[in-house]
Amino acid sequence: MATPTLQNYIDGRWLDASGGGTFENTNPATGELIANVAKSTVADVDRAVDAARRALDGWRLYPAPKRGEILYRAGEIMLTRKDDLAREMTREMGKVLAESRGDVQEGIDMTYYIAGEGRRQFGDVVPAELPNKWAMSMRHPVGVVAAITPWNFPFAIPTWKIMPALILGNTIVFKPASYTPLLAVRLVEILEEAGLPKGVINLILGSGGDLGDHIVSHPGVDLISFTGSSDTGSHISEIGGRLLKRVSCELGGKNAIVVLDDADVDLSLDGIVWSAFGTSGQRCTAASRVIAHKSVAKEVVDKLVGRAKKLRLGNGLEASTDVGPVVSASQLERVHSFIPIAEKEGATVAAGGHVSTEGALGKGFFHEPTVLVDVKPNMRVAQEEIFGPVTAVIEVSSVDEAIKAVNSTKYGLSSSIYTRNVNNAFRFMRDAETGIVYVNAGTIGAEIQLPFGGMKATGNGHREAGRAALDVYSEWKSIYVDYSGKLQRAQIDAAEGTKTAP
Ligand code: UN1
Repeated sequence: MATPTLQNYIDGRWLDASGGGTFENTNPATGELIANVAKSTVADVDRAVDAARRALDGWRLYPAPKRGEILYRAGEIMLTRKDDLAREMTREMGKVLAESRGDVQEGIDMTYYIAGEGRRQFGDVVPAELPNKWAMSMRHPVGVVAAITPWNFPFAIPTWKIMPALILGNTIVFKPASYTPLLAVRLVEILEEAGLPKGVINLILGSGGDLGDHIVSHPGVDLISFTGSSDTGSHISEIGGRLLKRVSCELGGKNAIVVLDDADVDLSLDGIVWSAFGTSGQRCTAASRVIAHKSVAKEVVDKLVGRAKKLRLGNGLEASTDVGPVVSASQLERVHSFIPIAEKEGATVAAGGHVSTEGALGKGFFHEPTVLVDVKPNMRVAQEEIFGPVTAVIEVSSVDEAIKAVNSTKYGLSSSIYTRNVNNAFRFMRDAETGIVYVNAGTIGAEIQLPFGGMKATGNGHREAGRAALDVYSEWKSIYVDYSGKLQRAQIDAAEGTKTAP
């Protein structure tokens, strides 16, 4: 079968990159070539932004409930293609099939949830302080949205940005990670089939760098919504800040699971293994720290090491695989570089620690599920995001010390506590400096109907998903209608028969 070519989508047309350049999309488990991909240039970005700008008025004025109907149709199509999309996702970025199905399902959930906002988008109607005067607020689209998305959730995360942007009447330039162009193409195909008018979404394939900078600084782009590394997020924010653009960033995490002395230890292990090694540790929400009370620490470590060693690495399409590859050679190198860093600082590798090259694994990018012990909260492996199947166990002597350790990194995305003591649970819920808190569950698996995002260096104050997503993609407009037929001065004039404050 001939290798397919993935194209850009600009103004309702599928197009090669101007200049005709391509790059390869390969399977991280096998090295197999999946597709040749349009390598876009800044000229393609200009065309995409221009198309999005031209489509803006038509889309903004298209009734929101009708916009919602297109989204519902897109959700239906996603549902019928769930299995195919999941298989393509596993081939493209490696996560095991059950998790790819989960990723697609999360996209479906988000699409349906946001479609309903076509008939809501509530504003406030409040009493005015003067007679015969009306006061209300409504949402207004921001304009052209650049959605810059990562490879680890190649379907769900684009829907977190694209669906709320669309329902509010914005148009889009979508730039997915260069490792996952196929799932991005599939999502745009679905929106096209569902009836989205031309120009409303435009897809630009290629890798970040110059292309990304051009998108972010483009005068025709009003809002940048980015998920990815903290370094890139701060670079984008710097450019966006200077140009007074709206910028919403979802960045790194260094999420922790606390296991207290009163916890159900076996239950906590299920949560730790799933959160640390699921998606090969490549979730922003992955548990890359385990903070265990000293009276249960040995039991936690022994059981965790036993479980980590049993996990089977392999191609995510095979039912026997527990943990797939990491996404690329450079990611594998980065993950593995933390092993000597850990050892140099005094930590010990209790399980894993190697790149796996045995048999067929040698063709892909596999790293053993790794457990580090003798870790102190200030070590690099306890502070920096690794984004791979590596977790670091830290011992503490009290709930206070545990909370202090949880909060001791610059990040603040997700945290979890295992305890049977309701007082400890509530203290943790109150004091953890993270945007997501779990009690007696791991750090991954957020549902789309609540806000998703983090405190501190994990973001810049915005949230995706839930009702909060609407705040990113709209401006508030407050409207006063004076139907008294005369000049009424707020804060100065009083209605007849009433008194103003002295
Ligand atoms: C991410 O890793 O950026 O909460 C998203 C979770 C998933 C989303 C993760 N629902 O783990």
